[in-house]
Amino acid sequence: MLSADQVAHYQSNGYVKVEGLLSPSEVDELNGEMNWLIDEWWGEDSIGWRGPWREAYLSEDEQYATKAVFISSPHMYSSAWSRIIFHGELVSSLQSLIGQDVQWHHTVLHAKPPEIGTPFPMHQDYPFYPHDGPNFVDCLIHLDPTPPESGCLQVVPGSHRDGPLEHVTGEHTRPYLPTDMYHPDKVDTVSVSAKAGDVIFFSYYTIHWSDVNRTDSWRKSVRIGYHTPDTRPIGKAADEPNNNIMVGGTKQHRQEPKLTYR
Ligand SMILES: O=C(O)CCC(=O)C(=O)O
Repeated sequence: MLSADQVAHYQSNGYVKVEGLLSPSEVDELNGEMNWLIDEWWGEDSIGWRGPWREAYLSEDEQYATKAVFISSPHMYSSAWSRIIFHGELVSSLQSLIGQDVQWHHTVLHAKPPEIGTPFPMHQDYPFYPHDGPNFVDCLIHLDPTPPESGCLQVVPGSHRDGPLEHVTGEHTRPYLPTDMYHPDKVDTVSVSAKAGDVIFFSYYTIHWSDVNRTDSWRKSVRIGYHTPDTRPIGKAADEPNNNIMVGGTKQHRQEPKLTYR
């Protein structure tokens, strides 16, 4: 459970960092299974998120030289990553922020390899998975020490209050905020460095970005998204099943049709 101060911080700034939410032994197990998953299944790196935003964030010689490993749904390969979805402290923290009934939405690894681990441009997470309300929280689980020079999360405090913003979209990129208005040189951001085991909770409306990892160590963070069961994906009819996992409380019948086989 979060303290009243932590909840107030989230409500007014759109994010809150909880230190040591995962114990060292939990981090060891999750880190071990993530490293195994990277070696066993995802040996190759990519440059990361492509798009014209790279010209505004990286020097010419670095623009296509960055490295990244992204893995969706690690719970499909690792039981430790299945169990974390239901982690008691994680779920009760979410309940402090959005109420008793909580539904899991997704899990994804963002790993920045040493030296020039990829940056992320300023964006909100909303356009990646638009839903019809504000009660959607992303949790960034830190598996490695994450000082500013490793490309930690940077947020624009209070930006969640403006709701969804228009992003640059298209075949050539994933959604990012236009670099002529939203760029670290133009907008003040707060650097949220973290230790392994810390979790940053942030609204999917909060503007954030992260810089290049310039250290000689990996920086692995895993984002797990959760929302209230009455928060529906945009474009899905209310009577269409939204087959995600309840991790806290219950889903009311009026929120979805029955899925049970007869
Ligand atoms: O892992 C990072 O540095 C950035 C994460 C991010 O932008 C996101 O989870 O949407």
